[in-house]
Amino acid sequence: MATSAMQRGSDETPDRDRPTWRDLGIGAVAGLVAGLVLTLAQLLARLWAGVGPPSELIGDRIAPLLPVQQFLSLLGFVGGYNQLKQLGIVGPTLGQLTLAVVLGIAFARTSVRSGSTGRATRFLVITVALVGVALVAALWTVLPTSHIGLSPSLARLVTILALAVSLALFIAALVLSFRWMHGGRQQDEPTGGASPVTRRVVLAGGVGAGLAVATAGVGTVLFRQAVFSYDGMQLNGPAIAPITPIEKFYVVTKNVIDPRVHAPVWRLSVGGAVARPRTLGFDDLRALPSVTQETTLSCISNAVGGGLQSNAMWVGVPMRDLITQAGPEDGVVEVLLRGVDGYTDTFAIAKAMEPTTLVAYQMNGEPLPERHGFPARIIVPGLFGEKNVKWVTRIDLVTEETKGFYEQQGWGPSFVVPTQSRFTEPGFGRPLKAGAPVTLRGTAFAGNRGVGGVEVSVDDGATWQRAQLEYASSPLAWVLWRYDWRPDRSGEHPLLVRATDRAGTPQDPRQRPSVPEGATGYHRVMAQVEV
Ligand SMILES: Nc1nc2c(c(=O)[nH]1)N[C@H]1C(S)=C(S)[C@@H](COP(=O)(O)O)O[C@H]1N2
Ligand SMILES: [Mo]
Repeated sequence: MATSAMQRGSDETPDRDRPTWRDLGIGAVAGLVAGLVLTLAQLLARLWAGVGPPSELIGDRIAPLLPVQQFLSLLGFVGGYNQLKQLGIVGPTLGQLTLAVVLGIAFARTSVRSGSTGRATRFLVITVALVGVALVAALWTVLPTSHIGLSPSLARLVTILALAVSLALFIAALVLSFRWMHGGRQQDEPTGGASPVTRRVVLAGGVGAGLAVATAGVGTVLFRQAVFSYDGMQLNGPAIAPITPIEKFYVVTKNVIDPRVHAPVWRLSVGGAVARPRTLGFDDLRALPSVTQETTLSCISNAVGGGLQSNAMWVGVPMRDLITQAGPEDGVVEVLLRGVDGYTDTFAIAKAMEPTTLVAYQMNGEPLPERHGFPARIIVPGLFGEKNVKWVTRIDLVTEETKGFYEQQGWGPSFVVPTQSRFTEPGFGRPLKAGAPVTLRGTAFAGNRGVGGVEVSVDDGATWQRAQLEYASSPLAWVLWRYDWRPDRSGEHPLLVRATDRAGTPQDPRQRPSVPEGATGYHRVMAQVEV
């Protein structure tokens, strides 16, 4: 040591100021500890205050920018929306921890070279501040997300504040843990036994392990709240009830964890190009005159014969009452709706003014369940589920057309539900008996136009027979139909169903995929008939 120091006597950086592997290792441990502090802080803010961490917001920022075909092939590649969401969270979180370790190493290098942590701390603060500013700029449009339901303007402040606090904690944890571990260096004497530095690094490693356990623990609690168990849940098969029970109602959500809105902080504001912007609390909304309305929802990505479709009784306030009270200005073309989860969507002002377009707060006689939009959601009959914004918190009247979350991907431009019909009974996996009667059942839905009639073909479309409507109560809802059939011969029977809306317009027989305007074409199932 002494010799090499003498040999290097003329160097600008004396030997003791050249970072050793051990210095860098200490920096890495400090970075990891600080990265865990940061992650834990973010998860606790998510758990207790519904603040979206960058890992979650990044997904929300990117998803609408992906062209729908790319988005769907990505879903196919990773195995589904749930898998994509998991990768979307785990990826940035690991990236964040990696960056933390890199910063810890850089910090160690600078502080050893400069002989004190002062310059290194300045470097760290500036770097982290730049990262923070870049994140705020990049995530600006998704910062107004609050899973406990704070209004968007407040939500943006809270998200920025939480980011600032968590980054400050990161800096403090890195500097303090590095100084503490590295501080033992002076007393470091290689006289056998563990040196103070080694002891402190081991201790810090223990603290890091504790933080990792705590982070994993909070992560597990959050994971249990995640949507993976129910997102994409379909309603299909035999015994479909006229009104779908709440726990069977299909679910689609962009979120990894759905909002759990705290009703007292939630607000619904009606603003934009209006004379009298208004903000209502939950009680204000429920005090307004309401209507009870049966309406079927259907997802635009539902396949022909698919189960992303359900029917419920909703109670809500007609949106036009809220709009009229706010006094729309001239030139309004659309309403722009926002959920507390940052989800947005739009539809024409004329559609918003239809008496059946609701801000709903009850479903099947109960308060809206959390996953279906508590405390309030939009119900807009005739348009795909996408437009029925859940956890709604803003209704803005806008004078220029804008695009919602999924519309930006390239869905639409029409979101009108085409007339559709499907078989649900019997399950066609089992063979039928020739000569024995069998009841075919299914649903048919024509958006807000009402189903006029349903026909079934048992010979692949050569002839059609009228089905009976077992349940048909609202033009805004599906009908349940039945057709009694007695297959006369064994073999394969291709069955088809088609519907007509109340205006007499027949269902479109042309096969079209769900992208970009919803699937069309007849549902065709094969019945195996045995003697
Ligand atoms: N705020 C918000 N609203 C939303 C969504 C969402 O992710 N966030 N998903 C939409 C989509 S694509 C559909 S199909 C319907 C599904 O409503 P449901 O889950 O109550 O059946 O909600 C729509 N409203
Ligand atoms: Mo959807």
